[in-house]
Amino acid sequence: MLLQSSRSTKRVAKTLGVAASVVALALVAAGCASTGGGTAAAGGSHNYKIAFVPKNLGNAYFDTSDKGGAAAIKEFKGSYSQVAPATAGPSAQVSFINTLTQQKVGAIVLSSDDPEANGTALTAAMKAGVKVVTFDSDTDAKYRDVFINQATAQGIADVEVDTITKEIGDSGEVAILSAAANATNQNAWIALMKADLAKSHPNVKLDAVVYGNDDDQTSFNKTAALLQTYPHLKGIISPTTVGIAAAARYLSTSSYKGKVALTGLGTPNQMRSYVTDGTVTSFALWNPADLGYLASYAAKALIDGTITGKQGDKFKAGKLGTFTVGADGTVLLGKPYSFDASNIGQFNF
Ligand code: RAM
Repeated sequence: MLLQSSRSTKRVAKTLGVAASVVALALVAAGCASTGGGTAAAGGSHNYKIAFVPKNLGNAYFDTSDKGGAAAIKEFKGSYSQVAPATAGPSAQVSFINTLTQQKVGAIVLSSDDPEANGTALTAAMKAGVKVVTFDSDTDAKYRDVFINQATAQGIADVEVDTITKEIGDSGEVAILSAAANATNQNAWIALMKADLAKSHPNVKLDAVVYGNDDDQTSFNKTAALLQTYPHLKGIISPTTVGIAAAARYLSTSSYKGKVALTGLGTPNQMRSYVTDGTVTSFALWNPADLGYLASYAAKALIDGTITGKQGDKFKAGKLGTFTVGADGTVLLGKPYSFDASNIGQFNF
C-alpha cells in the first residue's frame, strides 16, 4: 500500500535526492557544523536565532535533519545552532532548554526524549518569548507551539506491520527493538503496531518490546539477547534508525542472516550494505533533511507572527511549498517511503 509505483518512486527519489544534495551544497557553503549561519541582526528586527535540540548527539538521522534545518535558516539569514545531550534520557534535554531560554534564542526546535519531562522548561521558554517547535518526537501539545510530524503515526505503524507480516508469511513470533523507553514517537508507533497485530494478524505473536536507547552498542546487545531468549523468533521490527542498523549488523554476521527478518525505520546510507548482502529486504523512512527544513520555516513563521499554531494557519516553507497547521498544532510532512534493493541506490542520506 505504501510502496510507490515506479513512476512515483522516481518522483520521490528525485525529490529526496535533490533535497539531500541541495542541503549538502548549502552546508559546504555555510561551513555549518554545530553552529553557523548569520546573526539575529541579519534577520532584521526578527530574532531568527534558532536552536535545534535533537534527542541526542551522534545519530546520523539527526545530523541529516538538523543540516536540513540549518539550510533553511541560512535561506532566511538567521542563525543556526545545535545542542543536545550525549545520551537520550527522559530529563537529559532540560538543562539545554533552560540555557537556550537564558540566551534568548528566537526558537527552540526539539525532538523530545519524553512527552512530559521537558514541560516545565518549555513552559518557561514560551513565557520568556521563545517559540517552541517540536519535530520528529513530540511533547504533550501544551508545551509547544507546533509539532512537525514526519508522517502520521498510523501510516508509520502500518508500513512496519505490513512489511514484517509479509516477510514472515503472516505467522510466527516477532519482537520490537525500540529506542529509549520514554520516546514519544516510538511509543506512539508501537501502540498502533500492537493494535494492528492483535486485530489483523492473529497468527503473529509479539514476544517482547526491548529498548536500545538509540545507542548502537546497547541496540546490538539487545538484538543478541532477543535471539537467545526467543529461539523461535521469525522477525524483528526496529522503529529507530540506530536500532535497525545495529540489529542488521548483528544479524549480518550471524547464523540468523536471511532466516530472521528485520524491518523498521532506517536511513538508506546506514542500511545499504545490509540490503545488498541479503540481511534486510525492506525498510522505511521519510526525508530527515526535509523534516528539519520544514521545522525551521515553521519556527520562522512563529517568530514572524504569521502563525500562532492554531488549526488552519498557513505558512511558506521555501522549496517545500505552503503548509497548513492541522489539529493539535500538527504540521504533516508527508508519507513514509519504503526502500528495498530496487530503489535504495537512488538515495544518499
Ligand atoms: C531514530 C530516532 C528518531 C526516529 C528515527 C526513525 O533516529 O529515534 O527519533 O524518528 O530513529
